[in-house]
Amino acid sequence: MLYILGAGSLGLLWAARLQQAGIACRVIVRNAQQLEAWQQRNNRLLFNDGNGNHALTLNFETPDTTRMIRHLIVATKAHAALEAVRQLRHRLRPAGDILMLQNGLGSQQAVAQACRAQQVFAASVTDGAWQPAPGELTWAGRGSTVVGPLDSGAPCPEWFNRLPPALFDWRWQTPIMPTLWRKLAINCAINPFTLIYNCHNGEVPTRAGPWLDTCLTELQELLRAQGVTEELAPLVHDVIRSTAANSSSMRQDLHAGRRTEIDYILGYACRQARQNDLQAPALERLLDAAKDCLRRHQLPTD
Ligand code: NAD
Ligand code: KPL
Repeated sequence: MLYILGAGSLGLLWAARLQQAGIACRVIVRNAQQLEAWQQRNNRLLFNDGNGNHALTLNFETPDTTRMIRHLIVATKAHAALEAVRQLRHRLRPAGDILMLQNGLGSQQAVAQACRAQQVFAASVTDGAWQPAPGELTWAGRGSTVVGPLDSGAPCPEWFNRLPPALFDWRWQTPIMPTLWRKLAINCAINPFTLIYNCHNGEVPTRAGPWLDTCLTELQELLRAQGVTEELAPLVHDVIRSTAANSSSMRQDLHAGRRTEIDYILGYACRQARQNDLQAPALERLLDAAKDCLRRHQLPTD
């Protein structure tokens, strides 16, 4: 049995695909109120996978259920992950595994520190999923999932090999940190600019101008300090081109009045630059501008 913590867009995307693959899973919602809302919809999810709609019945439960958990997939936002896992600690089997799906960095390490008896894995996910209405989920962009152990040589959990490739385009990568850092750098170079200029991804180079180039140089230095030598600028411009019409996840959060993951993306990068004695004034200025924007919208800056 796989347990998914968090019934948001990505958690439901995993639950829907596992259900379609015939792999048993249960979704852990935040509280009794959320559970009741699902029960009132007969636990039905209308899943649009891009080819059509599928009515699925999922299994939900609250964190205080007593069943023990061997395999946990954490699908909350980065800032909610540690607290969400902590409330399940008494249910986690020693030597079980925890898969973290969060964007950015920091939440994965926090959970690994809190759950030393379990193996923690982290994934970089490029799927795009959103919820048009309660009880509905749209798989808007088919992406891929790169997964690996956070800070050990742990082998790939056996259950991963049961994921059908048609539904899960995943690959094992060890070490995983370079992949997570690359994704973090791409998000640092795009998402905060879309926030402060309130623009789509494709407009970032024209709106930011040389500020983007300086940020890319500083991010490249930061990547180098992590042992990642790949050229960042072409990678970022490729992503900007291929997602030109997208509203970044950070801008979507802003427009929906939700807390963003800024502290786990650009905040994390700036803290790491300081710890490595790297000068990153353009990134620091970007972080300040992003926080100003969030304050103006009365949203948390962490
Ligand atoms: P979301 O806000 O839609 O879902 C998060 C869910 O976690 C919410 O339903 C919330 O109620 C739940 N939650 C929070 N605290 C909880 C707790 N204590 N117990 C149980 N549930 C709790 O967010 P999302 O879009 O699904 O994103 C989740 C993570 O995946 C983020 O880090 C995001 O950056 C990353 N991600 C999302 C996508 C995507 O397409 N949505 C793609 C790639 C990566
Ligand atoms: O990952 C993304 C996000 O919005 O968080 C990018 C790559 C910027 C695509 O929108």
